[in-house]
Amino acid sequence: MTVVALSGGVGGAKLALGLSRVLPEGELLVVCNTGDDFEHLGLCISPDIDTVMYTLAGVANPELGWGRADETWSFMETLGAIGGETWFRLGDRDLAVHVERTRRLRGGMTLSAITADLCARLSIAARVLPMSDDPVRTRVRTDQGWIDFQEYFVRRRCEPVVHELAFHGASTARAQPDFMAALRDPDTKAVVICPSNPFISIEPILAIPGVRTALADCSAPVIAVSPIIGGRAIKGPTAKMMAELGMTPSAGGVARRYDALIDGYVCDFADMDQVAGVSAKVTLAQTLMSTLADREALARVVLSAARMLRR
Ligand code: FO1
Repeated sequence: MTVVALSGGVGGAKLALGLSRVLPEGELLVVCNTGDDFEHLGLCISPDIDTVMYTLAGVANPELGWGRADETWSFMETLGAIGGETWFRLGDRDLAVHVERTRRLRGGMTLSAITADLCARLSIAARVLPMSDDPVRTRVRTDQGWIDFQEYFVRRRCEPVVHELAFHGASTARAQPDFMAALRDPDTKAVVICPSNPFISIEPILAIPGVRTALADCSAPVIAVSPIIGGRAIKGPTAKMMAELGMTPSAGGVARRYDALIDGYVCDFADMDQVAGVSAKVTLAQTLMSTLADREALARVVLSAARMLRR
């Protein structure tokens, strides 16, 4: 009995951790967005995979949300002192993962196999998969022209106004086979769309050929969790992006974006008035996940909503 969770970085990782703690061992499969991946300083960086992996392993940096706890920054400091690029910060511990991932990718290993091995070494019981082993790169059309995702997100701090998003490589990418097999498996009990940014974290996954159809045909209910509380994103640019893309930045706006894809929608008590007319079955809950107990509680709400919605 598997629960498939689709996740971006920080918010998705928190719910994935909650799910991993309330589900029996081995029942969680987390599928990560790789549209944020890029090559930087000659290294292959997979931010959402690493955020999920570090969070599940209990070694995530609690202040930053990304990167590792107890991090040191000697590499970055030294790089800056010799005139290198420091806008994208790679901590010393985190750096080891990028160096080793890059070495293995260049040696011909798939991102799936590398991720599985890193997870095993970090004693993670859940399965963590990239959405695809083929490269997909998110690009953002802004008031300053088309820019690469991390350039937009980190270097320009999400300041440019977003007009459009594109997922380069998505139309020819092959969805990760174990992900597709889980969607076809009659024993899969739920598909959870984590409270991640729909545009930059979830839609790259949905853009891979076959994924939308497999979700529609899946025997398990698909339940999304709102990344918006009271009109504001918990973290990141979701609300700002929605407004720039001409949508109402609200929990209801996110539900309407997912529309026919979802059977259930979990949003905050604060958004009770925002979800009238949403066709999915709405469950109200506390969706802010400040503590580990909050993450487990929200995971339980999502799983119980799934039980009520079994197709
Ligand atoms: N986010 C930042 O805002 N600044 C950084 O310097 C930064 C470095 C970084 C390094 C490794 C990693 O795995 C993630 C990192 N992130 C950083 C987060 C990341 O860019 C975004 O949070 C995700 O791509 C969006 O989900």
